[in-house]
Amino acid sequence: MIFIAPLSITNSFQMALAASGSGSSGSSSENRVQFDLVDEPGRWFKNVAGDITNSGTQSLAVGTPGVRVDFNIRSNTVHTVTSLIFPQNAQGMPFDQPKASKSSQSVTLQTPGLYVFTCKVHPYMFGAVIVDDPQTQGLDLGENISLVNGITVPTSSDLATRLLRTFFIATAPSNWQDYRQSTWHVTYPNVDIRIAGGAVVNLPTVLNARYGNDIALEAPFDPSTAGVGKVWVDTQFELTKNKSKPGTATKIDTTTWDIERKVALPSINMNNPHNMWTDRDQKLIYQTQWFDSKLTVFDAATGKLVKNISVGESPAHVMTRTDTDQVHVTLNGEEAVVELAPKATGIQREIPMQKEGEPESHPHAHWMSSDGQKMVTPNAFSADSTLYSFDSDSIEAKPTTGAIPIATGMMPDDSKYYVANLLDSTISVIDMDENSTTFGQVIKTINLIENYDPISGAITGPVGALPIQTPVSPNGKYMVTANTLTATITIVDTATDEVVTMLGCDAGCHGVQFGAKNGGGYYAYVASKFSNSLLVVDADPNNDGNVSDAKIAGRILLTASSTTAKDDTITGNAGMGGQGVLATPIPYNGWVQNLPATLKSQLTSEQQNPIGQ
Ligand SMILES: [Cu+2]
Repeated sequence: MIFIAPLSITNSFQMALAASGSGSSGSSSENRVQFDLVDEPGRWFKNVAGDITNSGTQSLAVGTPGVRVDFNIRSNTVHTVTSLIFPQNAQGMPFDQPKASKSSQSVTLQTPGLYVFTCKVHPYMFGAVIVDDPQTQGLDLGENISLVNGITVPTSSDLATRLLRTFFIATAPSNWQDYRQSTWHVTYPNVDIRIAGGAVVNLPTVLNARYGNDIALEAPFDPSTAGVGKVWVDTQFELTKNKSKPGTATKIDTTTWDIERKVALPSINMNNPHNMWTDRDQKLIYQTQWFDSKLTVFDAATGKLVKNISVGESPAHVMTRTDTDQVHVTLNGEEAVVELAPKATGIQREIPMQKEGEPESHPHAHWMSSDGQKMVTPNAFSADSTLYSFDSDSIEAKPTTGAIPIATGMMPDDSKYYVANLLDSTISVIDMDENSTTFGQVIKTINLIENYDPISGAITGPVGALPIQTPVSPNGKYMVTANTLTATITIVDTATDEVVTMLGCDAGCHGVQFGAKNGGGYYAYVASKFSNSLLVVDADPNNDGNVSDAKIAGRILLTASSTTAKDDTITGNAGMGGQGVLATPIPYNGWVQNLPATLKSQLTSEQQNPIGQ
């Protein structure tokens, strides 16, 4: 589809944009762009020239062929500058770094068209540069764009405009879904763009025609059946008064669905809290600071700081071993998992996730086996997965999976595990049966975009583009996956490893964890980065193992109420940035059996032994 709109931009205005995109240190005639890489929500690639289109994004720059783009890291942790999208066959592309670092980067862009840079550690950090040929009408997006994983599509395609829309939502907090409002407005730069076939179209006209605008938001509602215990959500982008870094952990009481507490921890300037787990007694919350180097421990009941431990660069996810209660934290900015003593009383060792001489792994969201003997990691940089055995203290398999593996899920009987490959929109199924001839091998690849036509945008069945967290239900019947590009939740039947159904999600759909439902069964809690609501998914309402009747059972507003306990005053991005989720008591096989008796007694006998052992 091509939309022709009246020109609203002239070549002289384009030149003005190009000049305003130049760095503060450069003269107005210098063809130069400067991005600071920071940990401020939305503005992760911050154009030092500011919001050049007056649309809310500070992550867009415009230059002309030969533009020099500088990237300066101004953050507490390491990053990469990686070309996610670039004009097909563009000179010097793709641009990447094999290892994350704090050092500045610079690239010169010659070929006109659209370039989007990301960080492979934090793959929703986006900075875009349009290299515009001043001789043509409209800002040049180019004929075709290539993605770093090899996909090439016309700039007029649905995939191209969907990615553009995601860029403008992700990078402008004013474009996030605020469920205190009844409608959701997205502001795009009011510019004309030149796309495939030389067509010149108005950007907001195209995006509004394809995806709508001022979309009605469903009012939050409580599930009719209570949960068991508490749900914690990392509202990673919420801002508070007494610290410079973003993020709170939000605690929900699932018996009332009230927001019970917000933990900001201003005393340690807690920075981008990303993912959580708890100890056997469910008394401590282990909290990673993903844009930093710390694992924080706080008291689950009071929110009080227990300790703040330096573990390494960009700690992403944390889980415990069921047999020892040791704590394992992935170092997404490095190549190892840190092992800590029970209750995180101290670091015991670093476990490399690759062998000597192999490419650096940079693991993100690992999973631990129910027997405590295995750990699996998705290795964001080496496009594979490590299957590590504590028993043999060795890497037993390292199958290639896909582009930017980001999260894992595992069967409760440790028979197989799943790896979500973010950029490929696939899930690799890996055999864990030690008696099998295919142990440690990919036995199936689930294509989550099989029912999606990237050119026309036609969707003919369940679709999940850019999948992230993907846990398996505690009873092993199904897997729930959060997909960030399509804002959908896909559900896979683990007996067939086929996608059975799809539910709608929010912008930046990201985190999933299971919690027990009162009286039997489970809820999957789904958090979204660019929204302030948490979805409560009942994937199997009648608990018969068939998920074709999956439904959204509730939508919880994540903003503080007058009764919410707080350790700081909320000042912005209220309830936004939903990422890691943790439901306590932990319902997963292996962990659930170790719960204190008072918590176990709140569960049905089936929930206490989810696979009947
Ligand atoms: Cu990063």
